[in-house]
Amino acid sequence: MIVRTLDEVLGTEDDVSAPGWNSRRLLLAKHGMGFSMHDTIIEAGASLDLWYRHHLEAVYCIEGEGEIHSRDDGRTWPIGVGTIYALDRHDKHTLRARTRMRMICAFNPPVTGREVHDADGAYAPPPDDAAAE
Ligand code: 9YT
Repeated sequence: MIVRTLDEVLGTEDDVSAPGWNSRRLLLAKHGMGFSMHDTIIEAGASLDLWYRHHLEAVYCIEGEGEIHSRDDGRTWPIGVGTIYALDRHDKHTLRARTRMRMICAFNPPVTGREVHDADGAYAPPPDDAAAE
C-alpha cells in the first residue's frame, strides 16, 4: 500500500508550478496505479488554455469557483465546489478561475511528474507513445 500526505509532497520535485497554477502531484506514473492524482491550486484570475491531446483528465473542484469553456463546441459551464469535469474527448478547453480554486485532478495515462504545458496547452505523451509523435 502507498500512503502519502500533501505535506510530504510540498517543496519536492513533485510540487510543480507554472504561471497561474501549482500542482502537487500525489500519485504519479512511478506509483504504478495507471493514473496520476494531483492536488492543484489555480490562482484567482487565471485563464488557462489547455488541451490534453495525450491524456484523459478529470478535475474535481473542492475550493473556489470559476468556469470551464470548451473551445471545441463553444459551451461554458460554471465550476464550484462539488463539480467535476471530465475531458473524455481530449477537449480543447479554457479554465477561468474567478477565485483561487483547489482542484483534485486525475490523469490517464499518469503523468511522470515533470510535465508543464507545451505551446498547445498539452503535456508530452507518455514515453511509450513518444515514437509516434
Ligand atoms: C486543471 C488543470 O488542468 N490545471 C493545470 C495543471 C494540471 N491539472 C496538473 O498538472 O495538475
